[in-house]
Amino acid sequence: MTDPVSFLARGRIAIAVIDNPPVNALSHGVRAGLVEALARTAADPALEALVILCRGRTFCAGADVREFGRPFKDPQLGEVVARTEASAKPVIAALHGTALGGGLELALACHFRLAAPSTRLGLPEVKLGIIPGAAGTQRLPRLVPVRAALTMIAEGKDVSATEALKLGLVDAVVEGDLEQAAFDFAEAVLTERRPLRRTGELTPVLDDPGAFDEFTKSLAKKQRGFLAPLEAVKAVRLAYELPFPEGIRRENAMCMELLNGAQSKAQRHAFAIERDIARVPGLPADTPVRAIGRCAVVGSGVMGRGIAVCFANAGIPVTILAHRAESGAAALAAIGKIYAGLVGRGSLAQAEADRRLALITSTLDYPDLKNADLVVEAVAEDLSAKQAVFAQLGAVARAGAILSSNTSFLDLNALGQASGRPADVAGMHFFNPAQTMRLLELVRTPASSPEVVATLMKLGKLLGKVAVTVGAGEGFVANRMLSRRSREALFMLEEGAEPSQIDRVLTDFGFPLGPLAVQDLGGLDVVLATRRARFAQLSPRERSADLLEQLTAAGRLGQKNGKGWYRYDAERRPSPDPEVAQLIARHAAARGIAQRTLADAEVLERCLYAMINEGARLIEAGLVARPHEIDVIWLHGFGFPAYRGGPMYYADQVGLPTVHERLLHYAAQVGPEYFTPAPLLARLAGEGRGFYEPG
Ligand code: 3H9
Repeated sequence: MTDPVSFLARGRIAIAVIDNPPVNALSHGVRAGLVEALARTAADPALEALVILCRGRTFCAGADVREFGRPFKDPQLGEVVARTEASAKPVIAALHGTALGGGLELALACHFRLAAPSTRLGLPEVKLGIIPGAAGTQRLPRLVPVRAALTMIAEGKDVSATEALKLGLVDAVVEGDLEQAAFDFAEAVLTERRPLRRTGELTPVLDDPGAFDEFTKSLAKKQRGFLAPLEAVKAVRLAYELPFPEGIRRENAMCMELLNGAQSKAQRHAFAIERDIARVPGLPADTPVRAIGRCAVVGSGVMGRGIAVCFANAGIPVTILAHRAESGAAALAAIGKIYAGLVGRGSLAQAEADRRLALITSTLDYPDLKNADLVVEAVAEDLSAKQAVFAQLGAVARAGAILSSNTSFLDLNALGQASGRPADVAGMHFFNPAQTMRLLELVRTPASSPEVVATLMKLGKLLGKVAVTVGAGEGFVANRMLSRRSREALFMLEEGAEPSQIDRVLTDFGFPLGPLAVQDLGGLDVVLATRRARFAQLSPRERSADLLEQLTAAGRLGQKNGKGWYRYDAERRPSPDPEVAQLIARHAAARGIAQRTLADAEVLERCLYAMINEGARLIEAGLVARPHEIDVIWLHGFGFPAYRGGPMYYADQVGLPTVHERLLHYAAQVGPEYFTPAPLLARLAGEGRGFYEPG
């Protein structure tokens, strides 16, 4: 018997136990072990049924993604599931944890399925840029209604055990000891002589033929640019159109084509680096962490409220320190509205909303923060105001409390000094709205203790965030790179591009919104405030590119008052505004900038390569240890299309020699201060390497 699968016999029931930590992926050894377990069960007349279950925290979470990208060794998963279904003796899957991808496909091929109550079942392959390849798209529609199949396969959404039972995806949800329950179930199947139910032999019932067009339309919008979701719809349709053997052959071919394509490679890269960044270079895995039982937030504005909600959602009591009684009350009322919205939309039960709300209190007095294990400062972006807060925190917080700031660009070293305990200070840069955005930039200063960093990384996971550790430097990583893209957008507007051209080029590339539409969404006054805060660092041309000043002076604040870079109708649909075009043309004429038609390629290259070049500088300066952090930040903070893997991965795909050559071109055209290639990029390009193969 191969190692990851052991084979036991209890009376007439055989049990195959998969033990392949951490998530019981269907690696080669597991596949071989399952084939052997099936063969032994078939060969032994004393054995009449086979139960398949897993040790550890979960049933199989899918094919082993580490095997992707090279030929799969036999037996392949398709063969394993075919042999499972073909077994003449009943095969029962006992599910717990997350039965995902190939794991669910294995379960679908079993004749019966049981699940522990907390099990989640799904086919999330589209998130890796592929579709199920071991008959999932052909078996699932034979068990559940077409809409449920499309939601699970084309949208990659999982279902709970209870939902699975309702859908007919599992035969029973069982409490208590799963192995015993599976054994009892197998006994009952034999005693009652229940016929084997082979999913592949069922005739799928097309209960809602309109679902295909509907899903195709909505996915083309919601998942614009992604290939796999639309392929998934096509594959599910085949289940109703083709005989089962032909359907699985076609599905597998579609899966393999996607697996070998650029999108899936990029999405698998995104999956891997999201896990890699949890291991912070230089921070040993056994670094002690501090217990976080109570939190506090200083500041009751939009960010402070959102951060408090993040803590309450994770079950952590939190106190908001407000400046005035009215602002504290307003914050609690606004938080009440956030929860009421979730209850109204059906995404949260009223009782749970009440429980979370009860975890949030407000105060006006610093001494009330003395029991907090973590305090996050979220007052206005003003260094002296923040220093005053940190001085107060240094005076009242208990020894060992972590003192954090939500600043998006200010000097954390100065805040550490103000607190008098710099080792306890690190940044927690949440993105707006804090309760929904998954990215959390954790900013460590040279003085931050490793314990503080390790604690905040762990807390980030508990809050459901993708926490990325970066160093303290102007704008950290996210805003530093964003500012380079915004600069180029402004320069290109001066040179003759229209806002709609810049936004279109970047949405065609795959961003959900273009840079100027994003500014309209956040508010041009807010963007201007950030520009003002950075004004001292701007070059003369950047300072004179004062389009934001001019727009806000003309009363254009963005979506909130119906006009910004665009004009908005009552449904907030944007359209180009001739007034803006005239304002930009006048501005260019006044500054002697000749306007011209810019090619889309130039718009794209200047926006992206300016960011990528800055990314290279961030690596060189040690603000991030590797390109991974940068890519994760862009994927989760700014909607960089996952099928392009993140800016640094994308640069590697374009080829650094090409990026380097274009940077030199723009350095000559726009100015060396903006586009001189970063030494790291120049070196890697010269050596024919990429950011991910630095040698
Ligand atoms: C598929 O099945 C294709 C088939 O249809 C057809 C093929 C022909 N393989 O996320 P975590 C590792 S496609 C190998 O931090 P959590 C992960 O890298 C697959 N390793 O934990 C990490 O390793 P490390 C369809 C895997 O508790 C560790 O497990 N399935 C795999 O937050 C812990 O992961 C999926 O897409 C894998 N498949 O979440 C499921 N999955 O510690 C993808 C995880 O060294 N996985 N690892 O960094 C998940 O969604 C989550 O990992 C899961 C656990 C929910 C399972």
